[in-house]
Amino acid sequence: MAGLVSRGFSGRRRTGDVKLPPGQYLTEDFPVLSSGPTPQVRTERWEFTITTETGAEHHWDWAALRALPAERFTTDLHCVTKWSKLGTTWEGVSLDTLFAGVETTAGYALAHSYGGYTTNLPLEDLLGGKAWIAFGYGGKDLAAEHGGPARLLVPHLYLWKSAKWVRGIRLMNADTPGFWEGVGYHNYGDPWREQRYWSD
Ligand SMILES: Nc1nc2c(c(=O)[nH]1)N[C@H]1C(S)=C(S)[C@@H](COP(=O)(O)O)O[C@H]1N2
Ligand SMILES: [Mo]
Repeated sequence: MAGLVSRGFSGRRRTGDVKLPPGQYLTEDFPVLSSGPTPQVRTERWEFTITTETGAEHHWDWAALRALPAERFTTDLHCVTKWSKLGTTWEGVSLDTLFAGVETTAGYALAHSYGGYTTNLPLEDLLGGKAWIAFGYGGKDLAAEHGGPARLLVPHLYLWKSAKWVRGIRLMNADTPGFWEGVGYHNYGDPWREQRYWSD
């Protein structure tokens, strides 16, 4: 397997240091929020595809994903239903690594999942060390209920942007709302600006 680098905060955090986004409360457990049944995606059949605005496709099977350099990182999670979980530890491949060979001038991305879930975000929010295809959580393989074998993780936005069972990312010149964005959730979803709904 390729090299593993660690980054991000990984020490102990004193309670006095905790600063939550507005309207959030702390939780210790890890709630499961899925809009449908958990797809059982076997790694032997898993495939991830980036499709550019010109229709060019870049594919990775499980072996190809796991051959890429992975990162261990620690981050906070903020769900629009108001729970936040701090200091979660993950392992995954940075989207920067996956996009290294992708030529695009698109501004927007639509992530899509096994099972049909979609969510949209600006492409720049997937780049610059801010997003991963995560396959490890808490030192173990990511559980199916939390999106295993692999999920998108974009922790600086509300957790609905972190598509579980991610299958691909489509790049677009024009923004297109995903599953929750299409029914009234905020198009961008920054927890620090409390962008929960359209009107926020
Ligand atoms: N494929 C898929 N991804 C998804 C969802 C979903 O229903 N399907 N729910 C989203 C929502 S609303 C949240 S809050 C998080 C929950 O992640 P968790 O179940 O690991 O806590 O996953 C997000 N990603
Ligand atoms: Mo959510």
